[in-house]
Formats: sequence, C-alpha cells, structure tokens
Amino acid sequence: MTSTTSTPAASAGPAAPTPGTTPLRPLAPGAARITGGWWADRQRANRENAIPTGRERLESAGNLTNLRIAAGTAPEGATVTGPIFMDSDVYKWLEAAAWEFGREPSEQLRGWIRELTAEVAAAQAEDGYLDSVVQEQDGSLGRPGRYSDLPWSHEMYCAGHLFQAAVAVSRATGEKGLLDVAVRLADHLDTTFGDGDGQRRDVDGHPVVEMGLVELFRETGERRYLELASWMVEARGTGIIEGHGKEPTYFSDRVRVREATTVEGHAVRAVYLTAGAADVATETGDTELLAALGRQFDHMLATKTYVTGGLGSRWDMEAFGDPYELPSDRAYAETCAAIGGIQWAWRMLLATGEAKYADVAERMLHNGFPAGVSLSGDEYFYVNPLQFRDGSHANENRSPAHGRRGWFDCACCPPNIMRTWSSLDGYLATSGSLDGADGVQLHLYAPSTVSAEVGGARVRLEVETDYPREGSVRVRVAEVEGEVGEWTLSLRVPGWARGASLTVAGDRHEVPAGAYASATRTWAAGDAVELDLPMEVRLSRADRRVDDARGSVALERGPLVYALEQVDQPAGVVVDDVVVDTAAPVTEERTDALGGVVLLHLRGRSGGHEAGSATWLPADGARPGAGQDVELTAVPYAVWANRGVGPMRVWLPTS
Ligand code: FUB
Ligand code: ZN
Repeated sequence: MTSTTSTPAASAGPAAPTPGTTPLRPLAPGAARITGGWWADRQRANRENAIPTGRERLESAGNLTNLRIAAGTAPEGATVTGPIFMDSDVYKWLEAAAWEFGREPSEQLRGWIRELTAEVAAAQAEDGYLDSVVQEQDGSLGRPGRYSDLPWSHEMYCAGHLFQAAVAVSRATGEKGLLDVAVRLADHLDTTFGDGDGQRRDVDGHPVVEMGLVELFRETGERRYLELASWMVEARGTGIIEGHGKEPTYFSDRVRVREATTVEGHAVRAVYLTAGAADVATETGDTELLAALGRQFDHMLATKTYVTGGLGSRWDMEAFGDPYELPSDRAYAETCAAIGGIQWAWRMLLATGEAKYADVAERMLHNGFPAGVSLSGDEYFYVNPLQFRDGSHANENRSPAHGRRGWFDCACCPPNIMRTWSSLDGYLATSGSLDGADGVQLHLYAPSTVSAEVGGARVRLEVETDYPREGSVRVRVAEVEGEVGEWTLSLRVPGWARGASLTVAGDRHEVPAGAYASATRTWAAGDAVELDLPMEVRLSRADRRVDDARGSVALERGPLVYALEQVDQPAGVVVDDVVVDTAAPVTEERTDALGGVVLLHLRGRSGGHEAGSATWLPADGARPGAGQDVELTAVPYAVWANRGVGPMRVWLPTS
C-alpha cells in the first residue's frame, strides 16, 4: 500500500519530545555516507589537505608545545604561546581526524589520533584538571591560575571541545584513551561546580561545555554530566558572570535561556549555548525550554540571519547586531558562528522534526559555512562579508582583504571547519518517528548511501543526484534485511522549492515546499522514489528594514546563494557600481571551473555615473548616468575568493 503525506511547514510550536528521546534519531556513525558530488569533493580536500596541514600547524603554532610544557616533557626554555584557548584547536582537530577515520579508516589517522591522545593525557593534572595554558600560568599572563578568570579563561570551553573529541574518537575508532581523559576532567568539573556544599557557583564565559557534557552523558550513560550541563544552562542569564568588564549581553548572561526571546551578544557564544540548551531540553524532555529555543531561533532567522546563513553581523565584539542590522560590507559572520548555527538547527530538527530547521542548516552548509574555506580545503576566511569593496585593505589579521589564510593567531575557525566536513554525513538522514510515522527521513541531498534500522529491520537506501547542481533526487531501496511491514520514507522539500514533485511507483504528484513529503508502503529492494526540485533561478529581496540591501535582489538557485565577483565581469565593469535588470532573463552555464558550478549570466548596467565632488548628489538634479548595458556573471557565494580576493557582492541593486 502506498500513501503520501506531508508535514506542515509551520506549526504552533516545537513538538514535545518524549523524555530522554527525540522524535528523530541520528543514525549510527558511518551509517550514512556521502559517496560523490560536490560535498564529497570538499570532504576529500579536507581529508587530504586540511587535516594533514592542520596537524603540522598544531606543532608550528605551539599548541602541542603548550601541552608538553604542562606534561613536563617540553625542551628546557620552551614557553607557552598563543591565545588562552589553544588546547581547543587540538581537540577540534582530534574530533575531525576521528570522524574522518570513521568515514574511512587509515593507519596514518589512527597514528595521529594516538599520538595526540598521549600528548593530551600526559598534560592532565592528577586531579583531572586540564588546561595547558592555565596550568603554566605564573602571573605572566595576568592570571594567577585555575578558574581565577572564568569569564575569559576558556577552561570549560576547552573542556567542552575535549569532550566532543573524546566521544568522536570513542565512537569512530573504539579506542577509549581520550574518553578516559575526558571523564576525569568531567568528574573534576562536576565536583567543583554547582550549588552543593563547597562547590562554586560559576560558569565559563564561553559556552560549548554544555554540548560536550551532554555528548559525554550519551556516550558513558553517566547522568551527572547531563545534570551539570542542565545546571549550567539554568545558571546562565542570572548575571552569574561577574567582573569581566563587559555588559552581560556579551556572554548571553542578561536573561535566562528559557526566558530569552532572541539571541544576542557574542555570536559563537550565543549559538553554542542554545545548541547545548537544545541538547539538555531534548534529553530531559523539557518542552518549555525547547519552546523558548524555538522562539529564539525564529527571531534569529527573521531578524539576524544573513541570506547566506551567516550569523553575527558586528565586528565589534564578534556579536549579533540589533534586529535587521545586517550590513553586507562590514558583515562579520564568523565561520564558527555558521557552524554553531548548523549545530543548533540540527538539534532543533531532531527534537521537533520541523523542516524549517533543516532548511536553515542547508542554507548555512551550502553558503555561509563553505565560504569560510577554499576549494583546496586548507585556506580560510574567519570573517565572511557579503560585499567586498574595490580599494579595500586589510586592517587586521582577520580581514578578508588578506585573502584566504592558512591559519590565524586565533585559529578557532580552521579546525572547526575540518570537524564539520568530516561529520557532515551524519546530517543527511535520521530514523524515528515523523508525525507519528516510523521510518527514515532524508534531510540533505548528496549522492550517498543510508543505512538505518526500521522496526527491527535494516534498510539500505541509495541516493543518486547531482544536487545542488541539479534538482532531481532519486532514492532507491537497495536492501531490506529482516521482517518489517509498512514504513515511511520522508524527503525534505526545501522551503524555496515551490512546485516540487514526488514520484512513487510511477505516480507523480506535487508536494508542498517547506515540509517533508512522505510515502508509506511495504518497501522492497528495488523500489524507488524520485523527488524533483525546481532549480529555476530565484530573485530574493531583503526585508526593507535591512537598509543595506534595500532596493536590491539576491540571486538564488536551489540551495545556493550567488555573488558577482569582479574577476568574471567584462572589462570596465566595476562590481561596486553595477545595477541589474531584473526583467531580463537569467541564463545558466554549467562549467568545470571552481569545482564544477553552474554560472549565472544576467543583464545589468555599469558605469556612466557623473564624477562628483562628494558621495552624494542633489536628489532632483544630476543623476548617475544610465551606463552601458553589460552581461554580468555570478558564481555561488560559497566559491568566491578562490581566484584571489577582489570586489564581490551578494545583494545586487536594481536601480
Ligand atoms: O573565544 C574563542 C573563539 O575565538 C570564539 O568562539 C571566536 O569567536 C573567537 O573569538
Ligand atoms: Zn572561529
């Protein structure tokens, strides 16, 4: 029997998870595998270039020396270097290497993981404490020691990344050495912090330990870790972080997470906190907290998210701006903030089954996130503006005007990118119950295989597609092992995909956008469904309160946001100065360049403006001239600055 249904695009609020479970379950590590296409190419570059080079950077930048100093094995005279959170780069790299090992084991990766695990373990103090920089503080860094400067010391931030790495190593390699280190540190934190006698009521200035603790709870079954994470989420927003010289807003400490209506302050801090809170809400069945997070997510999406999925518009304090404060040229949009946004969206998707969360994750995964890394995988942007102007010069380390860089003094983004690529397969699909129907749900599309448990049976799916270049996604049931009756296969229809259709057993029907299209039947090997997503170019406009983009359009095709790069335009055209003709047709050209993208060609005008003595002109007087008609070429924003850095813009003025 076959029936098709779809879930509504929007609902009154997030669905309530059963305590301790989620409606959608992530698949076991390795159960989903990207086998080809655009993302596979990015993953290959990550494995072959970024991870090996990252291993060298940890040596040359001093991260490993710091650990050796703490372990007492560094050469005489070696000194601690780098930012206070240097250990976190090692942990993020370890996490990346572990997931990568899980994707495809290699003796080299195993060797590196063991080596670094040994370095980390050797640095750990007797009582479980671990932070190589703080362990060596002798007053020279202005901090006298452990937990003396929690707003800034990042001790628990490093711990959180260690926990995530340890869980990845345990799951992907089966080796428990790093997990043992993590457990000792988590036990130490658990005895030190809390409301109990002799405990300290304090939290770290930079969240992430919450997500790490919940992961550690899931891996070990030790409930104290979940309780500590929950305590930290509840303590925040009560002005608990004192003596830091900033407004509590910066630390997301102005209002409690369950009362907040938006995200604010330092963007990475804010979204790591909400992602961790979503984990807590999911595991404890706290529907009130989950609903509060849903409201914050909606507000972020409606007022503080760039069309690229970038988050955190202000350079000042790397922070979220006010609602609609989304400048293009001065956009900060740190790569780590997009990564945190993906992690939050994923957790909300698991807890609620609402397609909008997968839509946002996809927007980030195809635009704001990959823009942070070169096609070669090993050159990075920290900051991801939507416009880069002619005549721009770097004024500091993170400036995109430097072009992509191999590493940064503050190297949070590069290893964060590595772990995201190497864990990407895990975001493709889930199993569990969507709208009461048990089965498998596909959220992101790439050539892939997906293996999942349904009703005690094991099913294997093969996904064939050239997405995001093309909109056809064919899902074939390759194997059904064991007895199972009817189950439901659900495919996300992105919010932009109006007019999409699903063909099941030769029967084609239109399916609503922004929802899951589902087919329920007793599936057998060889059965297939085909989702057709319309890939016509779309012109989007910004809410008019986004002053910077007023009167402009953005070009989108499928999940990709496009940009004009100077290098593609005819001689004489200055990207800063173009106007596009929205009435003229946009044509597509498939090319092998830039990793194999679809270029867009459109009509526009450039030049002809009257040289003035100022940047303004009389409104009723001389107007900029009409300029020359020109053909403009746009590339996916994700691949900009792979041919050097030059003028670029996403929002295109129409007049
Ligand atoms: O503080 C650690 C990391 O450094 C943050 O997550 C980034 O925003 C950068 O400030
Ligand atoms: Zn970063």
